[in-house]
Amino acid sequence: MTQETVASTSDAVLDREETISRDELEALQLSRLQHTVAYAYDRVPLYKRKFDEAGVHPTDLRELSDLGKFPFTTKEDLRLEYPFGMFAVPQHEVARIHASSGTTGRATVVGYTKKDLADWAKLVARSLRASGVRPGMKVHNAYGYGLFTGGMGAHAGAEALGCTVIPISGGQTERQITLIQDFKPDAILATPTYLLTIADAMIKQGIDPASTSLKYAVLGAEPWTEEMRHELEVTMNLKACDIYGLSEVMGPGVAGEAVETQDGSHIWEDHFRPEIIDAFDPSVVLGDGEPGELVFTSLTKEALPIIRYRTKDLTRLLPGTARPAHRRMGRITGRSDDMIILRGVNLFPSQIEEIALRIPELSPHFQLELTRPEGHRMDQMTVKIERRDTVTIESGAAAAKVLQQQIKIHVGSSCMVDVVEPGSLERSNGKLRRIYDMRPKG
Ligand code: DLL
Repeated sequence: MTQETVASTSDAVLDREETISRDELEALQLSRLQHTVAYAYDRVPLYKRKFDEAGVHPTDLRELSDLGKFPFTTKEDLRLEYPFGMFAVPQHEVARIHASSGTTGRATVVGYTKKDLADWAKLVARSLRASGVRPGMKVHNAYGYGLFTGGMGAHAGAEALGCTVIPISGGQTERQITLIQDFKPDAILATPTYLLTIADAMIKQGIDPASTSLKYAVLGAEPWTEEMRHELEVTMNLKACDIYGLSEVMGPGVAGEAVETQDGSHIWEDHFRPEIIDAFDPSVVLGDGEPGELVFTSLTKEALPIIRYRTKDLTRLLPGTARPAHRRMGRITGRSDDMIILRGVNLFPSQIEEIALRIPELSPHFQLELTRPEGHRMDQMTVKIERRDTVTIESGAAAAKVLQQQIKIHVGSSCMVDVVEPGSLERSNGKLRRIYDMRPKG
């Protein structure tokens, strides 16, 4: 892989695109965007059909804001084109395929040319480097390998950066701990809730999670909060940074967080053009700083160019800091399809995480149960949360009351809180399921 690089002010060598001016970046975006829409229109029947139906043509894209005239792409589009209808290159040029698990219907399939894989590795390498990982470090990769993009995507990026990769994948927590103790990795790549599982299991084995060799954690694939960052950093004595991505757009490494600022992931805008739209009225493109749904257009992808993909992730765009030309994304508050509507109040599991972790007696292990009791028209939410193991049942019960009040104050919903025994709730192996919806269907 050829990578044009320049020296940075810190100890790392950055890609040239990380240091260019916003003007230069936007000029690059425009030319890449013009190429991508024409390329998608010419090669993917779905895009030709959608553009024609919307009455737009690739030549209508004269400036960046013209992107708003183009139709969106959704997960449903990818499902309907299952398996390979979205591919813009013949199958023999597709070097790798990944797919989502398809919990709610058909899997969504994505493909990569050799160049796409090289770009992906470069962007994951860039993200890891931003988060403090350096060539020569040992990297314990606990993202799941397989069709999920996390494992292989993070793996290739760590290799491209020049690290020694330990491809352990997710699960087998005891074994993870043994290898962390024996191989002494500098960095760990995992979902935040799986890192929590590892830390928790260490404590059970009498190992102090703060005593390991780990100095950096690069965490993503699910929403997490500043409170969770604090919890993990203190428990494990390391620096934890965010990495964001989604398979339809590439996989991990669409955006990555800088360790020196820890203020949200920088979207690598030389490869992706982000927009924020009003989730309820998608025709409205919102300005920087305004919360809404994140939309991405790929700028360099060959096998699966993606135009205005609606991620369903809710966040906002913020100005670049550590990488000034590349805007940051705020923390993902949740996905629009994970939003709980409880008696008219919208809420996300991340809000509960934020509130619960401010109560010292409560642990980060919680689940949300939604029920509609017999004869009731109203839904009920029960927060099942473990008390910390140093806390008595009585103190746990008092903390439950505090949590209930705080949720009422900050979220505006009344709910039940059930403080349970430490270790009694299911632990994460990757992406953790927080919501258990037991309401009658229909
Ligand atoms: O989760 C890719 C990934 C792997 C990202 C490893 C980071 C690390 P998908 O399985 O397609 O891909 O799921 C994508 O996960 O739309 C978000 O809802 C969520 N997500 C990913 N990263 C973050 C993050 C991978 N840092 C979906 N914060 C996305 C919050 C995230 N949510």
